[in-house]
Amino acid sequence: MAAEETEETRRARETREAFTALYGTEPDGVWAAPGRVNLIGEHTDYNDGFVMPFALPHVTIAAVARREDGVLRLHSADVPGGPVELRVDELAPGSDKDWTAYPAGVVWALREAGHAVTGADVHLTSTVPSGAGLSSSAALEVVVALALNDLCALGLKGWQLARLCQRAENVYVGAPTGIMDQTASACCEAGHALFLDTRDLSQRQIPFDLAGRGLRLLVVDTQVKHAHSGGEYGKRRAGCEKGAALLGVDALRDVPYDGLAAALEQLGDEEEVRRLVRHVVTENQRVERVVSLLESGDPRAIGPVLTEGHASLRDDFRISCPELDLIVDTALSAGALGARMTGGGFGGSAIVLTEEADVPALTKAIEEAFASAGFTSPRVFEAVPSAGARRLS
Ligand code: GAF
Repeated sequence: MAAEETEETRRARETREAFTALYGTEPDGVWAAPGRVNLIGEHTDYNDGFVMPFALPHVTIAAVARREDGVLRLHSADVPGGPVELRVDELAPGSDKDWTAYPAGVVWALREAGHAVTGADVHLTSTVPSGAGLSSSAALEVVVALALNDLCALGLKGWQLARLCQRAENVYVGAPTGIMDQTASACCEAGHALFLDTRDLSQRQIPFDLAGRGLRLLVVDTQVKHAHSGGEYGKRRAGCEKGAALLGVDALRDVPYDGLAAALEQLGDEEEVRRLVRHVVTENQRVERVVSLLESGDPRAIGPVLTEGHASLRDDFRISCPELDLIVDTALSAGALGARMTGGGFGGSAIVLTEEADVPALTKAIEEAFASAGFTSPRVFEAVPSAGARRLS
């Protein structure tokens, strides 16, 4: 008897079939790259600091065929209309304000780095919620980068693809983001969180099996959309860079936790910079605490560290919003072990660490709190640490 089709195999087959219906030929292959949740380590990546994301089961899938004639055709099942057709030798940073800037930017970054990418036909589908702080952009970039890496035999490793995708996002799209999301999508492993040092991209896979310990991690999507090409993300980044310059260090990563008081003193009346510096320095230390708690087999104990992280993002970094704060406050009152916003902020999603038995009551409490506040109903789902980018067929 034929083996039953898994959901992943079915989606790969459907994406392949849709490609064929669209372009009239078979794709050369099908690839997937996931969105991510960041467990801890927020706004530390562009400060050369520590982060700890894990991959979601939600993926962007790309069916891709290589072309030799300089033409790049891009199509997404989520966008009405036919493929967008571009020429690889005409790709220019800043020229595209649409979703196609992400995959086109990856082709531009690969070519600019000297890799022979001579065109492609691409068809995409995705289950990564967009604008939810779960890295739909990185999933889109990484899946295209991985496909081209395979098809053009470039031999690049996950972290190298991540760097090129970040360059596409920073330079081609114009969003001044760090390296966390692309590395998470490219390098995470199922059942693990990725402890990443963003200074040199050294990594450690930390076993993160909450279900095996009777725990759950919920993602609560506020449905408040955010975008990093907007000014607030860039302002925080510029403020951190100002802090590093005033303190005479290359990056805020270089301010040790036990040197924080002296650094704040040195910053004098630069109140805003002081708050940003305090967040980054304490957040790096929180990542290290979470790593050591997980490695010592005490996952429940990370809850208060996550909650501390939220307070720091809300009060010092000032990137939370009423919906995110309501999730955190409601979850904690309803017995959660810890909760925090995740991702870039100004909307997007929060995470809630909870005992498995408390999931229904917590979900209900959050939904009711949103209804009473008159907010759009949130989307709640369980996050299972899943695999990073891979070829499906
Ligand atoms: C966004 C960015 F893309 C990341 O690089 C990171 O800075 C994050 O916000 C905040 O931790 O997801």
